[in-house]
Amino acid sequence: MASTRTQVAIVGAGPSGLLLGALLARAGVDAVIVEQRSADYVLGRIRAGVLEQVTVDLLDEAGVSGRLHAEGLPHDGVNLAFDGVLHRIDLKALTGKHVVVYGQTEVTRDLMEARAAAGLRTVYEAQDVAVHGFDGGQPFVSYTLRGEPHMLQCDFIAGCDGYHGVCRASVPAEALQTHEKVYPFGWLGILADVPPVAHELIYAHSEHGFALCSMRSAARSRYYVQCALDDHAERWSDEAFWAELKRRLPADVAAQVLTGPSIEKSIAPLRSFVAEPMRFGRLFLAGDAAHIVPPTGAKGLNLAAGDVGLLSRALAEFYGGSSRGIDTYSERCLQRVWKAERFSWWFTSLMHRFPDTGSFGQRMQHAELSYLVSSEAASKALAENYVGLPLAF
Ligand code: FAS
Ligand code: PHB
Repeated sequence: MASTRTQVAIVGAGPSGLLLGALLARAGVDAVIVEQRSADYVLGRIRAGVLEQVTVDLLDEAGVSGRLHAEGLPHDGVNLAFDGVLHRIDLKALTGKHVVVYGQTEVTRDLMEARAAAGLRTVYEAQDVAVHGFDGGQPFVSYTLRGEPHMLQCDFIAGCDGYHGVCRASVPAEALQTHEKVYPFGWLGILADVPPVAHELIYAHSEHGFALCSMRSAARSRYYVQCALDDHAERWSDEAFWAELKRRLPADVAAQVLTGPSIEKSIAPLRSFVAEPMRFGRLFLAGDAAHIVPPTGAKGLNLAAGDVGLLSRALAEFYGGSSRGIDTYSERCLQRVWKAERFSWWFTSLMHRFPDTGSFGQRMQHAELSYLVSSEAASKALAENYVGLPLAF
């Protein structure tokens, strides 16, 4: 068995693992990333699109934000549509902040390219990845690569392997408390090389269900419609998708939608999930490995960035002689995670049609939407959560 050593073994080369690796490198801490898929496969997953300032700041710190600043789209506002009318929430005026539209795929690509250029070690297509000894002082990660067994000895393991990963699953059940809510619908999303219908995002609440108009650039649109949990993307022709999207938008907006062939079409289930705590001895969980939010609030990727911002500092502090950071990591992450879970649950509950909503529930949603767009205090509360709550380092 080939045996190597590093200070931090990172499991997973999604945004969490790659950003953690980049921040640790900046802090002079050695880390190796072990990923089960190929780099192309990781890049092929179409996911998040909205970055909070906290995330942009961390990508600046990691030295990978050149293209983000050149190609990212700063958005000073976001729109809510209901009763056939568009209402703009002026994020900039209400909070002094904006968000940046820049796809997770591009964030991942920038991080991967920077890591390769710096000659930092990433093991792709690792099989049978397993984590060991994290409850003691000699943790290690085992995996096979092209049939050869490998052992990566380390001081710490960072579980950045997402909701279905091996790290959280390796924690004894009695040491973990999980909290979960599964929503009775999914999101059918498409990517199309057509100009977006508006220059800012539109979240639409309609009697036919939720829809979201987003984008990746001025020439590439990302649209979603709420769909049944047992639906399948291949059941939807492009024509059927465009017709359903338009049905859920105000008529004047629908008339502006430019349609074209989809280049990606997929359904994502919606869930709220948190695992507590986020540290087990020498194993730390970060990102989707520890928590999941429904994408309505655009928090998933941004929470992952916040986790690894705290974890990179905590590990650097440890090597500088203080355990304060690693000892408070879980508690500090969860303070921000739960506030984002609340916002994402609230916004999802407000914007979607639920099978058991009933007439009273629909009136409550409508009253909340009407209050939201007519009260500065209510709009400000939405805005400060949407642009992202501060991260206390
Ligand atoms: P990821 O899941 O991205 O990465 C984990 C990595 O670990 C993967 O590359 C995986 O291959 C690897 N891995 C797993 N098991 C392993 C093992 N045993 N050994 C080695 N490697 C292993 N967020 C938003 O903000 N907006 C959105 O619109 C949005 N849409 C989403 C749609 C879908 C279908 C999904 C699943 C998520 C979506 N999210 C969205 C959330 C998403 O962006 C996540 O928050 C983000 O990918 C989190 O990044 P990571 O924590 O790195 O987890
Ligand atoms: C996206 O562009 O993919 C996106 C934007 C905002 C969300 C969810 C997804 O809330």
